[in-house]
Amino acid sequence: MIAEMHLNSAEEAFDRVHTQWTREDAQALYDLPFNDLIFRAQTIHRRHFDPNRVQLSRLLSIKTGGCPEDCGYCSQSAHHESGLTASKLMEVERVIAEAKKARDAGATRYCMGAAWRSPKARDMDTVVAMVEGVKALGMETCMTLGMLDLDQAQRLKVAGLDYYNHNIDTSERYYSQVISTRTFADRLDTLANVRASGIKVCCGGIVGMGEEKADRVDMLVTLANLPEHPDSVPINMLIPIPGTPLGKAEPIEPIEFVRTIALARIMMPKSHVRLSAGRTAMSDEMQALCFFAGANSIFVGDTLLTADNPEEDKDNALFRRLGIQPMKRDAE
Ligand code: SAM
Ligand code: DTB
Ligand code: SF4
Repeated sequence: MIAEMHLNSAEEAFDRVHTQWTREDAQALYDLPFNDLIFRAQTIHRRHFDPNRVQLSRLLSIKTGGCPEDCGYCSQSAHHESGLTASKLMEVERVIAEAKKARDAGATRYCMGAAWRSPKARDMDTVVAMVEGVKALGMETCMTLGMLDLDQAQRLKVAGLDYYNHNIDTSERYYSQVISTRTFADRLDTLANVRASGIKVCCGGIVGMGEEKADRVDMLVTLANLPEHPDSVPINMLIPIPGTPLGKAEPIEPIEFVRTIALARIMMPKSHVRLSAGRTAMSDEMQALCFFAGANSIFVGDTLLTADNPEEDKDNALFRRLGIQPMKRDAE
């Protein structure tokens, strides 16, 4: 009865893009019979997007490993023994050459990630040059460099940075179980600096870290209640990395994962919901369900930052079978 009441109010919100989601409304949607949930998500998806187009982003780790943060899922934290070799910040020319290859293979957005708590003053000139160089190729630029203050965000904006990725990762409640070297509030501060600078926000999280269903719902409520919905919402399925605290986490049940995607689509109707890390462990059918539930962006290329991603041929074959086309830059 209560769930029904909440659902009715969620129903009223059906057509509105808004940032006042209650946990009850969100939870009631998440708990719908699967077919009802997916039907709603697909209906909303079709109002805002071509259902047969998926945006392609490409990642590059511009500075790998040796990170001072202790994120329990991450191969790049200096706190864990993942066996990864740390490397220095890449040279600008190499980054631009890699971006060109990605553009020629169909990616429209280039996302450069660094294993930093935050960029050091001495690194800013280099990352600015990377943004300028990749932008000049006609690609959208994205960076994920850890925490930013307002000055740093403004510098990146002037350089031409289109998106900044900074995930809240999980619910506020569960956050401290996963990361101890920074707080949920620190994440929100950086997101506010990014937004204030005029860079578009890419923000999502990880599922399958041993969290409860309520944590997945609460994470999406936080995202959907930011002052503006993030333009991109990456939903990562944990890639368990041996040697990290979450290396032996129990995999998430696939239907729960699809429900999370569907809820993200319903709550943030105009955002690009990205089916991010973890696709190598998903069947084609599970990915197809995720697209049906409203996911409309993926990472392409056989490596994410340090972990594997499906080979290009495999993704191309899946797209052909599903009749999905890459999204054009202009259509975004
Ligand atoms: N150091 C920056 C930061 O943490 O903001 C940027 C890089 S970090 C690797 C980017 C995001 O990748 C994390 O916030 C997390 O959501 C995701 N991620 C990292 N390791 C992952 C894993 N093993 N499985 C799934 N997602 C992961
Ligand atoms: C995001 O949400 N997922 C990407 C991107 N943003 C930077 C990163 C996934 C990383 C997966 C683990 C790895 O490659 O090390
Ligand atoms: Fe560092 Fe980012 Fe990995 Fe956390 S997720 S350890 S901040 S690279």
